[in-house]
Amino acid sequence: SEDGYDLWLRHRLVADRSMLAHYRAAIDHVVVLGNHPVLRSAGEELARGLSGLLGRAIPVRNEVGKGAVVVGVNVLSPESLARLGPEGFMVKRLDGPERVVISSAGEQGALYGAFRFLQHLQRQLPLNQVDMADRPASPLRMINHWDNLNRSVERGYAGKSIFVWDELPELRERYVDYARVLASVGINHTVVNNVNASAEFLRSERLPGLAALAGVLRSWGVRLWVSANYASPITLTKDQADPITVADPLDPRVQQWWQDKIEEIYRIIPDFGGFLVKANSEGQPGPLDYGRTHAEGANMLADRLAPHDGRLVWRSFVHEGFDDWAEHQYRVFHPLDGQFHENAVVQTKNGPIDFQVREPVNPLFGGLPRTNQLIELQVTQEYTGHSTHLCYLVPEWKTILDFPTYTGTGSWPTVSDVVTGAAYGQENVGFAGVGNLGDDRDWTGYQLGAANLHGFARLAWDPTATADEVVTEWIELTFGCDRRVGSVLKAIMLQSWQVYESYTSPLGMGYLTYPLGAHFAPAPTTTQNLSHHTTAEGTGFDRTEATGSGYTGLYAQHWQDVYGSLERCPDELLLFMHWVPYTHQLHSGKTVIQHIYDSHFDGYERVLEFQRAWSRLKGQVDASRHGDIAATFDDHVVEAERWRDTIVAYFFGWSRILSTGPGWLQL
Ligand code: GCW
Repeated sequence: SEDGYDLWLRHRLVADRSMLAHYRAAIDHVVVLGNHPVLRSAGEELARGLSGLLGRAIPVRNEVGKGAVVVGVNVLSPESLARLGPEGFMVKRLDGPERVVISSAGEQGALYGAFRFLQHLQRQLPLNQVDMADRPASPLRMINHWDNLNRSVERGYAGKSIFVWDELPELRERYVDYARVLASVGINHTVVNNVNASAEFLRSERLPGLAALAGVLRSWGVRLWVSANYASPITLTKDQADPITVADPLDPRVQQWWQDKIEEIYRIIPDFGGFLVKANSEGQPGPLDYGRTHAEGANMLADRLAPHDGRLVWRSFVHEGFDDWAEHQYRVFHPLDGQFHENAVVQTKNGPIDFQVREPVNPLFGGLPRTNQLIELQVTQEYTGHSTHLCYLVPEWKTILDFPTYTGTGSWPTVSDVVTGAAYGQENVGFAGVGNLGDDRDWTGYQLGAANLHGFARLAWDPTATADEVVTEWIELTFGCDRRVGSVLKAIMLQSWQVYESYTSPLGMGYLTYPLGAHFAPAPTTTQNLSHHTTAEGTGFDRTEATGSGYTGLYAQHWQDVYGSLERCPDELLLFMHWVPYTHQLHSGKTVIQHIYDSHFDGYERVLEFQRAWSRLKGQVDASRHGDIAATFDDHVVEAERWRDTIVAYFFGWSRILSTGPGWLQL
């Protein structure tokens, strides 16, 4: 029975009989040209996938005959392949003998082409449309695990860590499937442990285990990284006769310790990706403890990783008090622009707060033109409903990636231009997604949550893809090509982010959950000063330059003018930028208080519609996945109602306004 384990790598017998016959007539065997482990993976995947799709054995052979699917490096015109780079690929159908060729200038591209070819068949597309050429837009496409040594996962809602640290270097089957999942959508780097990092991950005894894991990942074109605790030299020399007692990046003993550690790592993991570091944030140690800057702290590590082709990713997520959370990152990192070395990368969350359902774009994307940047997006739904509320995030991510910074000429560059390297020609840039994978059978805790992982990876590969295209692909790969299932599910998925916003936190307020808790249930009284200043007269947060915290001044002039102005600020960010009386009129013509009420009630109704629409698909989707998803919608309805009632009661309690419609009533 179906349990979701296959995710979008579902290579079941092709449902359409004539397509199946068409494929069977054209495909007979797989040929791998070359002996590289990544090419072997590609061949294995093709043989397994095609055998499943065609319902008969499609073996790997040595000779190219009629019906071959050939995969290899430089099998097609090397000039065209060189233009696509080692991760790009071409797929071409050729005659004499009739065959399909999948090729690239590099092994990794060939693997990506193999997956894309299988997806073409999963989507039941004709082979005369199989010719394609593609390449990833951004160089670094990375997953961040927030997995701990005890296998708990910070902000994870899909069970325990898939990595069984204490069992390594013994390997589990599932690690191969994990690597396949990443490679199938072009992820090429993974950081396997939490950014709130335990120094234990760097202890010498742990390294053989990490090396074993890296070996599995390597054959699928994925490089392993570790989150490093900045105070590791202190922690890991504690029991020494002459322990190191500081983590000052300018201290020679500290430098030597890192030098030795990095050399030790590369001796057994030659393609080790590098370190991800969260420093001087939320209690983590860092260079500021010793009067050094973030750039000095980062460069000390970057310089030692550089000779090994390693990189150092340094997070810009720093905040102190609640009052100036939105401004803090920019104020700390903007002055450091130009100081980070070539293989150092600053990883910046999409918004200035913390993955709320709606935030303005982090002003750092316009504010660090001389710094390599990764955009950090949260695939795991920390603030967007865990594994209970359906919230498909690709539409949100699109608004962020398409955002024009106006920091160059015209409206240029967009966020996506910055992180693909198009803006400043950088190569150490890209996407980091805080993953949602765990050891649950369905990987992501609820079946539809897998769409967010798929969508993240697809946008990292091609940020110009539309949400409609990305979700359609995911649905077809996951549930097949039934038109009715596709159209119902697509409509639900594409609305779900804005629906979640409407019954939790409309108008850009954000952060209405208890800050020190699970970030799931509504708790608006606990976030006064963090996300709002609610009184009997009004609500919102004045972040203008003129009268507020000054946040709007961190953007290019264009956005300063738009966000700073009560008239021009878009409704969906109004309460992020301004404090307004309840009777303030929105562009829609409604008052703020009426909008808050209406949107919570409408949003809840929409969730009921999701539940009903899905239940009508009973019989169209296999019973086990259908029932599983239906049960999640039942929980979703209960939680949406809780949000609606809590937030509406909260604002009624303060405003005492029942309605500003025709029967205006204040109690
Ligand atoms: O969102 C907050 C989370 C923390 C997380 C932190 C961060 C890993 O609540 O759980 O810690 O952000 O991104 O560093």
